[in-house]
Amino acid sequence: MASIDYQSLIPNNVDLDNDRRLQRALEKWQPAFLDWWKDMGPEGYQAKDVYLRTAVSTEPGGWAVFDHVKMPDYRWGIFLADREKDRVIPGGDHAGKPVWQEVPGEHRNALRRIIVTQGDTEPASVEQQRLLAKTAPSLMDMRNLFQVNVEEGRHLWAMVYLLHAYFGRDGRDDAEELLARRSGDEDKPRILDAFNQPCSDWLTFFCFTMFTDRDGKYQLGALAESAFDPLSRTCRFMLTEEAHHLSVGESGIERVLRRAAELTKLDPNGDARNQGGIDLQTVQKWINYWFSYSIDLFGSEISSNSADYFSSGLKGRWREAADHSEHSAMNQFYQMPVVQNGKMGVEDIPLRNAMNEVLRQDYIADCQRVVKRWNRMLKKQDVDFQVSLPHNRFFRRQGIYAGQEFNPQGEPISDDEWNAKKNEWLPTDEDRAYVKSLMVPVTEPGKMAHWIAAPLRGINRQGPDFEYVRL
Ligand code: BYC
Ligand code: FE
Ligand code: FE
Repeated sequence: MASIDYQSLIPNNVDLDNDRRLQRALEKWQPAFLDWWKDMGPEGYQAKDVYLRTAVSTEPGGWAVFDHVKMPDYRWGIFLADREKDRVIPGGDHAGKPVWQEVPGEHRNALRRIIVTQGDTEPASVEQQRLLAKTAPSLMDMRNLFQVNVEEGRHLWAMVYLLHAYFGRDGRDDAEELLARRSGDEDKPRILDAFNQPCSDWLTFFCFTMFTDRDGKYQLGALAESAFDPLSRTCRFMLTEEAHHLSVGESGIERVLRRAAELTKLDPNGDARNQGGIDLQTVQKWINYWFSYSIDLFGSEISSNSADYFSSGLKGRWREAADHSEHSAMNQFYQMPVVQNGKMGVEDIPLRNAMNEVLRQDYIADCQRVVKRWNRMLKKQDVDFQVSLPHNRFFRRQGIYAGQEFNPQGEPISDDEWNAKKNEWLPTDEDRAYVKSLMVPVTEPGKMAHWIAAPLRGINRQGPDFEYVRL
């Protein structure tokens, strides 16, 4: 089961050779995917050799090989984690019963919707990042960008496989539309807000992989707990790839902060911008912006959709099977902070209706752990600055806190106060223009742009001067 068939046109471990209809349908979608990749994938680098890892097995440890390949030759395939023997439904009304190998009719629409939403984010992120390579701060960063991009392409394959294999004609139509929507397009935008935001500088890329890819980690984690076993197995393998995306984000911001601290100390007035770098306050603004957009991705704090998904077993909580002992979430309540007459109060919400918030809080705790690590580094650098995450009510456009202004501490404020302060909290046009002005390409092996520190280690134990991309 774990070994992957690389002889087929579409590498897979789902025995595609023995399902001719499915194989033919996917082989029809494949050229459309490649056309999309050539149009919307990294611009200007399709013919270059890139040091990429490719999945060759689904065994933990030794699952990937590294080699120089041209991106259009990357072997995008369909890989599911091994089937777990006697797996039972982790949570909801059917907890403890055998998982489903087919889609129950009554959950077909909801499942399709979840899979389409998940699938839509993957190509969206590639579209958002398509011009970034032209201003990569180093060859290794460029390579990491491409690695993330090809794997997001594979994640699209993962969802398209499920649509083709389990949703018939509707699924095939959905798969076509996944290649037709475009990030930021007014007429046919991507589904979720964060995936229509421009990603035109590298500070944004690092924030995106730190915060937005981490939503991926938590959503995939919730779907790994699904009663629909093929979805669970697909997501479990996607999570293996996801870890690298998160480390690109975490270490990328760490390097920007480290360099900002060095340049702050170097400047007589403590102004890193005077030294041609990005200052710490600017990094904080980018964090405020992308953290807020990313927590919007969890949906509303109070949501009947989330209750339905949980009770029917389509989604679980983070590590539902491993970390929870009570799996029904019935007759329990979540104390939800709500705005009442302009002041904060608390309302008891049935736990099932609060599942989006439960997952969001797990996500926030994960982000906090990373912020702590950054702050330890800043302390060591001996600068008088600590990074923080804004409150989860700050700058929201989805959920119960949208439509009212809050400061980064989460206190409700007036529109006037918001307007007076927002430029201190969020990137201004001027900040964006300044950061953009620093985005000059550095393509000599081992060299770094001025605004970012060198990474602590290379990829797959390669040295700093390694030619990660042959230009
Ligand atoms: N933007 O009850 P509500 C990743 C919509 S990232 C726009 O609040 P629900 C990746 C919602 O669709 C992981 N619309 O929310 C990362 C609904 O619309 P309808 C992606 C939004 O349904 C980086 C309405 O508001 N995976 O993999 O409980 C690079 C009210 O719904 C937003 C998934 O999202 C928003 N932010 O939950 C590459 C998993 N938020 O029905 C990849 C699958 C909500 O009224 N998706 N809405 O038309 C889901 O489980 C759910 O759809 C959500 C929303 C958690 C997103
Ligand atoms: Fe992904
Ligand atoms: Fe990712």
